[in-house]
Amino acid sequence: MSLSKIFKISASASVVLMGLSSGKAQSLTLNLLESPGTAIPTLINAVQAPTSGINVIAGTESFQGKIGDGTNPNTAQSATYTGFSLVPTSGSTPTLILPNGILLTSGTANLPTSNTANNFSNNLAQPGSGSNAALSTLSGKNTFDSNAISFNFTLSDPKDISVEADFIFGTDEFPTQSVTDIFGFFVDGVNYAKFPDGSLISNPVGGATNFINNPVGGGLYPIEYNGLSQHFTVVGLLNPTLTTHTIQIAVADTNDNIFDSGVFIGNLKGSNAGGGGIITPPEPGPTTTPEPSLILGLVALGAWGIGSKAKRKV
Ligand SMILES: [Ca+2]
Ligand SMILES: [Ca+2]
Ligand SMILES: [Ca+2]
Repeated sequence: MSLSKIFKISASASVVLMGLSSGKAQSLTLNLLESPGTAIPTLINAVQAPTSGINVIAGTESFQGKIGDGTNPNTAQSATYTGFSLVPTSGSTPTLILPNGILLTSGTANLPTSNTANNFSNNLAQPGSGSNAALSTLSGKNTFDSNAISFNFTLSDPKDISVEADFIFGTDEFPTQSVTDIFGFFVDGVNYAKFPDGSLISNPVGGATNFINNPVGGGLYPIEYNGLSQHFTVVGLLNPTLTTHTIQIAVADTNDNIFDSGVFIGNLKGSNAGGGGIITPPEPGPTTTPEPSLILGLVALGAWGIGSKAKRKV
């Protein structure tokens, strides 16, 4: 496997993560958000499918996080991405494929092209700042270095009753730490992002079953995060009593602002899928673009646990 990092000369720095498998190159390109004037529309456009059926209500868009300063790429907390296809170099873990989208992080979006450390940390906010109210309530923890987008919308197709998106969550809290950094996908105020076992999308305390181990020195996937979720589709139900709807996509550190996490998410679109609160794993396959499989069953809202009490870093 060869790795390279390229910075394009453009308004937004780009990082190309290269991996080779079976003689075929795969690449993930990150375009760091470094332009304050265009960052919000860029993210909201890039998170959506090409034909999303989503009508964003002008003036309702918001962003929480740091825009890069244009000098130090590590100051960019968010990015858009293309070419997400991470091929494992060994073992039986899946090729991780996602439609184009955005990267939101609790640190920097300038991710290294390999797993460089167990404690990858970029503390963009001042200590104790960067809290996200929805994620704090969801996790039951204080949140820091939050990175979020939100907007109000309507859907073009009257048959649509939900919105859906594809994502992969990564974290350096896994597996050495017991701090539950978190990702939330809120539709009309309700979080629908959960693992198939009903637990929140966060590093579990004492549990490892929902993450692929991508250890330092293991060379498994060419990306910094030690723990990676599989590719999931999240379906968020619209509240039928409302005429306009809200969405917030957010990630944050919890308890402190070190050991960062991030979510790659895209293909956001209107959907006629029911069963909100469910995450549907894609069909397995190393070379084809995954599609949502059958909805496996309802996970009752509120069924997930908040988890154990906060612990300090070990
Ligand atoms: Ca790492
Ligand atoms: Ca951080
Ligand atoms: Ca963290």
